[in-house]
Amino acid sequence: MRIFSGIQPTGQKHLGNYIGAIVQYVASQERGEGIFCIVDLHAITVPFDPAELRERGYDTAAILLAAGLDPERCTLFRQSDVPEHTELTWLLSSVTELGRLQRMHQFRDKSFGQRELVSAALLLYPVLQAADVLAYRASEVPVGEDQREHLELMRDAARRFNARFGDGDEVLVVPEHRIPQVGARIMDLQDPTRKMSTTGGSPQGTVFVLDEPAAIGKKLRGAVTDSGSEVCRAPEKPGVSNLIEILAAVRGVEPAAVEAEFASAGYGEFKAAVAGAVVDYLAPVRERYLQLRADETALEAILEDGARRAHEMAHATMLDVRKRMGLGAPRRDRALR
Ligand code: AQP
Repeated sequence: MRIFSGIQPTGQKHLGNYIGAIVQYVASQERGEGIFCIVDLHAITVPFDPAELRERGYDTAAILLAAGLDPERCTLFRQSDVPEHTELTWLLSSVTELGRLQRMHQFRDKSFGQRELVSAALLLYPVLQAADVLAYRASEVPVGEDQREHLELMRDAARRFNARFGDGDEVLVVPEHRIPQVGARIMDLQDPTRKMSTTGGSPQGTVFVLDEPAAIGKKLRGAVTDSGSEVCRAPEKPGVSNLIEILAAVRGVEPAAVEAEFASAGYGEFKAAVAGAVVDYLAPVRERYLQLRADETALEAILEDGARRAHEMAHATMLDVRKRMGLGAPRRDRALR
């Protein structure tokens, strides 16, 4: 089984990215053929600095490797190194409804926040995301809850393509969304009604994987809690519910087990326990990151090797896609570029 997921090249991966996505990537290496992509083409849909973009790609690769991705067991690569992603985006745009792209939550939120240019690339972001996955005929996509809308568009693009061009075959695999049971939506510590986010979050409410241990402890001990004093999940207790979810994810237990353990504890004691657990959880990742990040040549070699393997897989899909759509010369399998 092929498992695909993409992650933005920002050096600042937060606890939501880590629990909601990265931990799942690492676990999926046990279940199937993992293909993980640093999506630099997605990053250019909003303002960016070219020199920074390359550096942040290395940061992200080092975080993923530090978390436990093993280049011997999975394919880790940079999106812009595999040209099939952009080609398939264009082809899929022919079976994607414009109005639906304009209504996507992420497009509306991000275009609203743009002061200068709302690029056409921002509108096409979900089509590129669909191409990322469909190019590999992956059957599973481990991502957080916030990606549900994009996953549905991707599934519909595959279904429409197959209905229009498949002649009864599943040319493009309709993938399944895999959301973690615990930690699918980690919330901002200062505003627990909003998801923890790289661009939209509060500095004190966002725990970064590479934060110093002291900073992590401070942010968690300073997390907003709710009225009342009981450590339990409830709709009117988003702050405490979020901390329960975080501790459960970090310890790999059910949230109910956390509630039982802290049934007679106060908020202060509970927050100190969450802070300690998250510090211990992220400290070894940070240490490994610092070692890996120091060797850019080695990181580049891993990404290049991953791109070569990814290119082979995507190329095979594209031969079939082009043929089905009547594109290119007939009966000529283009050699790998
Ligand atoms: N708060 C979250 N809880 C659980 N999972 C989350 N993800 C993002 N936020 C949370 C998941 O992280 C994966 C990688 O995300 P990304 O780095 O590619 O960026 P993103 O999805 O745009 O989310 P960010 O990092 O927080 O950025 P912005 O500022 O755009 O909101 C994805 O699988 C996502 O589901």
